[in-house]
Amino acid sequence: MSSTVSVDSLWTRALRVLPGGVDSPVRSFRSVGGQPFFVARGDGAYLWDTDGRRYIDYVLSWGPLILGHAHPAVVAAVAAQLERGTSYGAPTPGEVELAERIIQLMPGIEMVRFVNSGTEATMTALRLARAATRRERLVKFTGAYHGHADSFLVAAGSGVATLGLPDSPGVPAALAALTSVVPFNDLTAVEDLFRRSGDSVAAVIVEPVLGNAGLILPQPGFLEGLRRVTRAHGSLLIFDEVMTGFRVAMGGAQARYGIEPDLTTLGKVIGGGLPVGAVGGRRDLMERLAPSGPVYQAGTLSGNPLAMAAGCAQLDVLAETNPFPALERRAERLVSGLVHAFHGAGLPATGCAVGSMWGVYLREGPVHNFEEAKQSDVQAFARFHRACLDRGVFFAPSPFEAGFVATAHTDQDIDATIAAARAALAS
Ligand code: HOZ
Repeated sequence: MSSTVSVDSLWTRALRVLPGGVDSPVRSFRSVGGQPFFVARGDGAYLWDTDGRRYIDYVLSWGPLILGHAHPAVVAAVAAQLERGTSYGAPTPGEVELAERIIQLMPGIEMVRFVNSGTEATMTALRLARAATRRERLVKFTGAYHGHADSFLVAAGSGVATLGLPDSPGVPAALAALTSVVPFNDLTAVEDLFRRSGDSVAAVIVEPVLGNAGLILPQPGFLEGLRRVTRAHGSLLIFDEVMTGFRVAMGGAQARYGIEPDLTTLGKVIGGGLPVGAVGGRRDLMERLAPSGPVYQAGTLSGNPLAMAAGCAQLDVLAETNPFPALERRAERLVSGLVHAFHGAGLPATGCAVGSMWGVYLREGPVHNFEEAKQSDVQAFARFHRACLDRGVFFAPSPFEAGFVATAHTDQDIDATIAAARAALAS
């Protein structure tokens, strides 16, 4: 595979052989216009495309790379495992070691099942919740994204929101009807729903910080309220921490906000950039999974040794260095610089950061839910995105995705980004 082929010719070829030219919809740049670049390599905070252009990267593989690209500790761990083989379909020490680290760090997790993606993790968590409660209804929040399994593709965020799709054809109506949707941060709506039909609710699934509709923080009392209501009605609370796990704090959102969910889904950071997902939670629930219990779930590449090695290495660096306060300061500085740049250009803007996640909306005032997020000026965002790309800054090609910072970003990178944003807005 060559890394010197021009972006234009690769895009033409990609469109011929990959639907939309990509393997995941938001990568296509559909909502921001233009065509995506093709990556030749990544190092630290930077990506280089196949035409040799460098970008300061705030996508970071959509979250996994909290240490940046090709961190030496992760590369060494993967290389050492590579020498010993790539997959065995049999237990390896790495699975036990990564599970032990996660259990030690995440308050709500007593056992872990590794899978290959966040989608598999949420599918498994929902099946467990339905089996444990003998109920079928799922409650989710508008604009939240929990992967692309049928039950979750209802009023979903991420690529679904980015492309303005209603929901997906191919999802059986009967299954979608079992998913109830309420606005994020609206505890009253959740309480009303539970008053009406709480006895049928197997689980409430929530991104504790909504990261697939831009970035929306939980209002004080919201997560506590979800914990209280679900407990009172015998339903389970699932924290989808695929994004927030080891990103908003070492122990994820559950440690940061002090709420113990019944089940947690993980991905991204725990695989150090290799394909991984996990579901974890209370022992009595997790032991319902086959072969301990009857709830079936399986996978040829689950607990893949390369992913386990990368995940252990990345978590070890995080545990040794505790970069979260510094990451949050850097993310806050970036957000405040960008918001000032927009204001300076006469555009409305607001934003926030938590841990290493951040988001900016092109509208005034705080954003509490997806309805408010959608009031962001998406046309202006698209122009801004393109102009920043031209100046060597890669933001997520969607107004409805969180941004990330890595330990590899320096204050100089943040300053250069803000300067590029100002220049982009001046143009
Ligand atoms: N749904 C992912 C972000 N929230 C997108 C992943 C990708 O396109 O790689």
